[in-house]
Amino acid sequence: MQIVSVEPFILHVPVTGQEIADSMHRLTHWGVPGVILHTDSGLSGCGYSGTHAHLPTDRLIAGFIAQTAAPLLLGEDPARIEHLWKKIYHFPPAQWVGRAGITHLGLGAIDVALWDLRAKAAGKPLWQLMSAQAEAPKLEAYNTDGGWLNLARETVVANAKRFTQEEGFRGVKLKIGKPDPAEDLARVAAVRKAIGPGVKLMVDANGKWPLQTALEWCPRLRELDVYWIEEPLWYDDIPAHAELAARSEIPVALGEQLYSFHDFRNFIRAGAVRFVQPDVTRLAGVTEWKQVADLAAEHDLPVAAHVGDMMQVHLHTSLAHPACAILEYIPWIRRCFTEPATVQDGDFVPPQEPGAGTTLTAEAIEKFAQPLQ
Ligand code: 0YR
Ligand code: MG
Repeated sequence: MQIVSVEPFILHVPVTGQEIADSMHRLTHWGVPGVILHTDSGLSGCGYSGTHAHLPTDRLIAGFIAQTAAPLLLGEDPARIEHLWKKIYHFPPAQWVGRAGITHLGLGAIDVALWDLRAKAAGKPLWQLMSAQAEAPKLEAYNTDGGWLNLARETVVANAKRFTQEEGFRGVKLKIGKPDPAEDLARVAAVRKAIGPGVKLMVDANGKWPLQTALEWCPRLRELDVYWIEEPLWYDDIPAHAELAARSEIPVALGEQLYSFHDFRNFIRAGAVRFVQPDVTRLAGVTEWKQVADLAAEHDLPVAAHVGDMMQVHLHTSLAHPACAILEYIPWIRRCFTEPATVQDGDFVPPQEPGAGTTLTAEAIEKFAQPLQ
């Protein structure tokens, strides 16, 4: 098989409600810059990244794919994923400006498209190809899409009740990082009271807190039986995370802002993370995601992927990996795919279509595609 053309795209898909916020970001659309790789066999593979739908920035990712990576891919055999990954990652002019950020997000989209092709060529859903098991294990879903920081306390409470008491979810995540942490605590307490014990309740500060704030408030969150605190501190600050882990009981989750296997290894070696959250759209694709998940497993750390792809790919990689028992649920773009990621009775339904779950519908492209220039 040979790659005969490389077709970048950008979709902007509206989020639930008008606008969502966490402690660092506000957005109205999820950005989906990606690529379709066409082959001479007639099969094509699709991969994409996840962004905050800022068109000039998404065009940098699509531009990297079209102008830097495409010439390295044309004529190549898409089955040689590791070779192609290294060819692009180590392409000297790209490596000089890259290794993280835009170039890495572009490589991630390409890598996912290559895995999609590999699974399609094998006629299997990716999770089956990766796990070599016919039976899917259970994969629990927790819902993030009701706990945004810009929602009123009553709304957050009502959403958490609906998810857990009517829709079957056994876990919910709440954003924290209000100017006064006492307000965060009151929101978490109200949700805990509404959902009762026995339901997983996670909180996510998206990197906002100074170490002192975390040291002061984590014990009080722990009293509310918070399952993990996610990104309590600035993303890159390994010593601060290590100190928090040493001085607090609460498990720390992180990874959605880490770009490489080496970043994860540094955190893991420092004892600075408990729930490891690799993301195929931030790391460069399934290839690097699996390296991180394997590393976490070697250290007996659970993996709970962050879903920059909004579940489609991570549903496959998580079902295939023994370190994964739980996955985030945010339904913003699921309607764009031929086989949308689906939750039933609180667990994800194993996908059946061959591929990585990334095949877009014609309607989605028509409705949400943005001009590339
Ligand atoms: C906005 N999930 C997250 C939203 C999410 C963000 O960027 O998508 O809160 O990436 O932290 O755990
Ligand atoms: Mg997060």
